[in-house]
Amino acid sequence: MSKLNENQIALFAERLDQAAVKALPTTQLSLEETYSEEEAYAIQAASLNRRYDRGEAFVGVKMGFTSTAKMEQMGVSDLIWGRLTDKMLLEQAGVLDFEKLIHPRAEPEICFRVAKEIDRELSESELAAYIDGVAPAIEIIDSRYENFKFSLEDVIADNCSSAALVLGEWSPVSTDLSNLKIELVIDGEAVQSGSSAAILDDPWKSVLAATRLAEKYNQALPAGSLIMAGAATSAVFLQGGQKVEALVEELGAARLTVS
Ligand code: OOG
Ligand code: MG
Repeated sequence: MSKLNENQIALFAERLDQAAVKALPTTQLSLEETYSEEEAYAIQAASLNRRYDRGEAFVGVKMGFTSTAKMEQMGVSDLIWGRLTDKMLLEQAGVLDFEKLIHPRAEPEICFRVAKEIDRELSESELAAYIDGVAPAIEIIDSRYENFKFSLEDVIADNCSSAALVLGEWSPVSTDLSNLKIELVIDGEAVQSGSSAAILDDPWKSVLAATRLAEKYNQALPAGSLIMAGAATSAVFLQGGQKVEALVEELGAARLTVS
């Protein structure tokens, strides 16, 4: 198996970053090179450094493939994570700029807010002290690869398709989150419906997994940062002019309009 050198990692990072900037898809990296999951995370980190160099700020992480609905939809079988920046974060009921994206899809999600810095794997009993809020969310994913097709390494390198997100109101974390109805509503019609139980049986397990990855990849999650727990349903392609809502039982709604 190939070992990518620093220069190849930088070139792949630039290619994915430019695909996002120009909203033009690129071919899968894995069709040209065989590379490992570790190398894929190195490409992801290098592509994020390009965003930070342009002035974007880290605001949190998103977990991916935490539900079987998503794994089956995309044909992959492991949990992954990507980084979120301030530029991706839309205001509640804000406008998603369709022209700046390649082939965006929406997912209904649950987002957690970090209360104090997490820089190591936490145990289940520690979690409550480190998380102080939970909110309904819409995640917009936009693979930089042609036809939204990729290997597990490809999607990791591409920052797990992260493109945008919008959050609803924060609630305290006391609510039992293990079996809440979650819906994706487009123009008033429920197009996906599921339960938070689809997220690793309980979305808190996704937070635990995020703490494990924070330690493994040396990515501290500061106070106030976000952990998106992953979609409970399949993702849905968007079109210009649509009104999109994620409804989470007990937590409320996140909303956006596609321009
Ligand atoms: C990768 C992102 C997966 C989720 O919630 O499972 C993800 C993709 O499907 O393009 O965001
Ligand atoms: Mg997602």
